[in-house]
Amino acid sequence: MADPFTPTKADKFSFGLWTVGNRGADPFGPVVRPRFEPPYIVERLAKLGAWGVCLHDNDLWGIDDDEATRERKIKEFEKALKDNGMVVSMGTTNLFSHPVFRDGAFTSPDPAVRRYALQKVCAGIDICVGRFKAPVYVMWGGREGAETDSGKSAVEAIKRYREALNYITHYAKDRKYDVRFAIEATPNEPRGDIYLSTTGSVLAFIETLDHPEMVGVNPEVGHEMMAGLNFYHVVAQAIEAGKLFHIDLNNQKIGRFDQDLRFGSEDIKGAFFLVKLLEESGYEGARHFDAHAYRTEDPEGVWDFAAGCMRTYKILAHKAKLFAKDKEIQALYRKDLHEPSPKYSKEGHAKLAKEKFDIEKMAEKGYRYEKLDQLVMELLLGVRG
Ligand code: GCO
Ligand code: MN
Ligand code: MN
Repeated sequence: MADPFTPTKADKFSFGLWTVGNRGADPFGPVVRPRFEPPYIVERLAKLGAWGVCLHDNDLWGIDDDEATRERKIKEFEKALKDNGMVVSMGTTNLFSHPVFRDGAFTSPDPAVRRYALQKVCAGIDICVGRFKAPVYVMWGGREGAETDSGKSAVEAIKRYREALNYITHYAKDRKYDVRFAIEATPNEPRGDIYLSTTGSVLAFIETLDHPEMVGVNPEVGHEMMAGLNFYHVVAQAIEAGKLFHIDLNNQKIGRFDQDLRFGSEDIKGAFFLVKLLEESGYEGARHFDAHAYRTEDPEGVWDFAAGCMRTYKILAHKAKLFAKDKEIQALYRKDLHEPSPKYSKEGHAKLAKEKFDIEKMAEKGYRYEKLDQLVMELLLGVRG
């Protein structure tokens, strides 16, 4: 029998060029792995069963490449996509590496930097959406923040952020691009503090834009964990709001730097509830891994890492099916939460106001979540189901 955990295109797994392409540099040491060229990444990912690849503009072409060089790299990449049956599932702009962005891009105090950032984003959209047909374009504001609030106003920064998003959605509409935008929150790193620090803040911000319907979120496991949040709850709210346009799957040890670890490698239970949610919610977008291999790895270890992300996801999706079929688990699961609460009306309220509640009796009964959670643990640990 074929291994049921081998990825297929139908699983919609994708990786950024920068993820498997990560060369292991950290603040204390240089790169430890050679550069993988984008066509090679496409080929290796396809062999492993991935469906899509995503990229920053400068993962593919250099910030100062001349037009002929850029065009050659784009053509080689397009050929690799075609030869390997891979799609570009998301595009994004590098608004963080060049020193020009050291005090932000959209929120830089320097208006010329802000105009340059808009030019760079629109050029990236022209290639990633116009040519590669990426359905989603991500905005990650890694440099939109501060180390000290003595230098500038956080209120004005949000206004400039809004103007940038408005400009970009108007541009996409003008060009008739079939694309949705997804904003990715990070609480800190690389900045001391980053504006729009959590997905919840982003959801509120989106409603203030000119075209809120074109903008959603790209939550990342590690980023919300860095903020001490429950990622399952974060994604649940985004899904409920119809705003989960993309997702960055990875993992993180609590209280650490932005580790971007292999999916599921640290918090198995958190990863399980996340996969269960994605699989059961009807989310149809990419299952994108924004993670990278340990610095210990040589080039082959990178592919062990990539295969591991997808395999763990599929194993957890299988466990979610077992959860749904497990009679003992289902008997304890509170399906009554799915019953709507009353809608207000004058007459209805007149009745509700008189309803008798025996709150002592109602309060007597425990919820048996200890038993349920242990059953789930046993399911995850492989001794049940
Ligand atoms: C990180 C970030 C990035 C963004 C990417 C997309 O941890 O470095 O999450 O990987 O997701 O830049 O724009
Ligand atoms: Mn990310
Ligand atoms: Mn990260």
